[in-house]
Amino acid sequence: MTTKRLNTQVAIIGSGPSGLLLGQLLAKQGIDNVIIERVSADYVLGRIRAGILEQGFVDLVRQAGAAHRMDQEGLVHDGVIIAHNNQQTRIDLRKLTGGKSVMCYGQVEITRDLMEARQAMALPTWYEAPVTNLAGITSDNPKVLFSHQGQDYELSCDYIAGCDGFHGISRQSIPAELRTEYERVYPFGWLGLLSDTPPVNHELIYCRSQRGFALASMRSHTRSRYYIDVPLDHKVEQWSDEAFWEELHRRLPEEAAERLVTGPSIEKSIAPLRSFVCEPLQYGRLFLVGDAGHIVPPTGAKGLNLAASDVAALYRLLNHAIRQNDPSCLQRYSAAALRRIWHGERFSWWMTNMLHNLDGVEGSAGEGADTYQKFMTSELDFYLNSEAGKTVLAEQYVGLPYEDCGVPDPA
Ligand code: FAS
Ligand code: PHB
Repeated sequence: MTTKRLNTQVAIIGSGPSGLLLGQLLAKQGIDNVIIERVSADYVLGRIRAGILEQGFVDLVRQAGAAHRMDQEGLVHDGVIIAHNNQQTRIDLRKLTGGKSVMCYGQVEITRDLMEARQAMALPTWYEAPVTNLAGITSDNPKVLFSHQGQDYELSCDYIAGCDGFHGISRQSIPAELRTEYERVYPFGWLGLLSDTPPVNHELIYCRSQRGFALASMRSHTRSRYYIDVPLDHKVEQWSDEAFWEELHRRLPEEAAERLVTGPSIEKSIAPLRSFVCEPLQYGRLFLVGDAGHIVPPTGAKGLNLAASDVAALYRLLNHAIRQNDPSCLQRYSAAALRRIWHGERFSWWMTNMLHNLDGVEGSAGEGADTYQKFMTSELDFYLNSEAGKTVLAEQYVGLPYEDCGVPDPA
């Protein structure tokens, strides 16, 4: 069968939040782009993931013209609570950061809004079309090879945005000898449950208890999202809804647990936790964006938000490179993106170590689990009882400023 040939300016692999947001922003500047996605749109929308958006992400979605429902239904949160052994401390984000806040709005909803915005502009998007190879990445005219309904296609382009997540093809297309990968795998996973029950609190509660970690989050005033940490060898099938609710009730601070409304789960899954960064994030005309280049444990609510700051950097540089015919600026992408990524990685690692009962995985030889846990509970106690400490927490939770890429923001 002959291969059908297509072309565009920017080929985007992956129809997750990274690919969809980048595609909208480029299209708004008149830059042609095609999104190629391995699975169906419904399958993408079936993934229950993040729930907290930094202001930078919210601003990008508005710039992309896809913010109508988010602005109507999103919940602005001015604070977040950290509970340690039944003691609750509110971090006043707005006061401690000079007026910043976060938006509580599910990743599924953002993805749906971006898909609808793309559809409204009739932009070319291929679903159930796995990319099988990238060719000519270091040439001026790279090619993305994919298949769809038994037909092979070759998409010629000027640039490739690898928005294909941790298990995608893009990162593997950078020669191994040119890649450095940094990784830390945590000895537990997060068991998450989604339920149509009213949230236990109007703001998020992150809990460290003797029994382990818990997080009380939400998607709306009538839909809650809860997490508890579980051993890595646990399977979601071994956790009944009742067992989950009972364990969550025992880990929440008593005052909140009394308000807990339980109900049937509409989704339940276990996510492994890892810190991961690939350096560099670019090779020839290929650029890694979001989970394709880095992963964080969700304890700092940074995964989706770091994907957004990658999109902001690549969008600005691609726009300048294409519209000013100055591709040299693109050499700045990896360094600009990585500086903010590493801040997000460190914050997520720090929050994970402070809020989970880790057994000395960070400790030096001979240092026992108890010693390490004593260090981390003391660290948590210090930060929750110091204005300077709470400010450090708040500034990072709302999101550090986006990096200046040395080109104007086309907003
Ligand atoms: P995504 O993984 O979302 O999207 C990549 C897309 O590329 C996928 O649709 C995939 O099908 C497609 N693809 C892969 N290979 C392809 C190929 N060869 N050809 C074509 N398409 C291909 N972040 C938070 O902030 N808070 C959380 O609570 C949180 N929970 C998470 C739970 C889980 C289980 C996971 C996996 C992640 C979680 N994250 C969380 C992080 C998550 O939200 C990511 O940061 C976010 O999905 C990143 O978006 P993308 O970079 O678009 O990658
Ligand atoms: C969520 O609502 O899914 C959520 C919120 C904050 C986190 C992680 C997950 O840190």
